[in-house]
Amino acid sequence: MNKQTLIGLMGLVMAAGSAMGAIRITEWMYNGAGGTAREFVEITNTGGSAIDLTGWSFDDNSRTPGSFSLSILGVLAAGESAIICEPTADAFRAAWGLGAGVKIAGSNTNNLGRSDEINIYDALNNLIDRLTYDDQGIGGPRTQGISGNIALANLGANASNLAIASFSGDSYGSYASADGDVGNPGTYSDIPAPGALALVAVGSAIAGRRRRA
Ligand SMILES: [Ca+2]
Ligand SMILES: [Ca+2]
Ligand SMILES: [Ca+2]
Repeated sequence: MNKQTLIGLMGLVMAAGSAMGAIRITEWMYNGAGGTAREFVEITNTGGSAIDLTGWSFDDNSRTPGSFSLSILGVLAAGESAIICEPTADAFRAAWGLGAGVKIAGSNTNNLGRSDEINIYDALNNLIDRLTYDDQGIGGPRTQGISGNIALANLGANASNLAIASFSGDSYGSYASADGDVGNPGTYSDIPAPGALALVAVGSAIAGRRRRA
């Protein structure tokens, strides 16, 4: 492959990625089992290229961009998930047995109640995704000690009534934490894992170049 072909390939991959890039709320648990302070929100890069979360932020139903910075999460690869949580990042990582590679923004104090809202803003304070939930009013699972998952078809639709409660051994890879909470923070099985997506993008770009050659 010559240099010009390589530059063309990179352009194709980047163009495809920017059109598809999308951070989505994929899982949440508003309390730990018994009402304890172990809540978390998972976001996933469901697009085809990396997204830099520098300047991005989270808020609950006070809907204020900048309330809790997500800059510490850095760059999320295609298919990669990251966590916003109430415990410290270290405590959350230990309780769920997560590796050092899972990105966690811990010690969030904009805390979630039984009826609340999750808002994700980008660096320009644009609302990127929202999940309004209330198991007693809207329906859907009560995510206390058991997380809720947003299926692929419902990503970005703000449809908490269609969320799927986790159970150990489910298709999302759920398991019980050391504290007895059940969920699957750090992974989202409805789309390919990081690496797989990038390979698909490069593979199709190479195929496209070969057809034209
Ligand atoms: Ca809470
Ligand atoms: Ca709140
Ligand atoms: Ca998950």
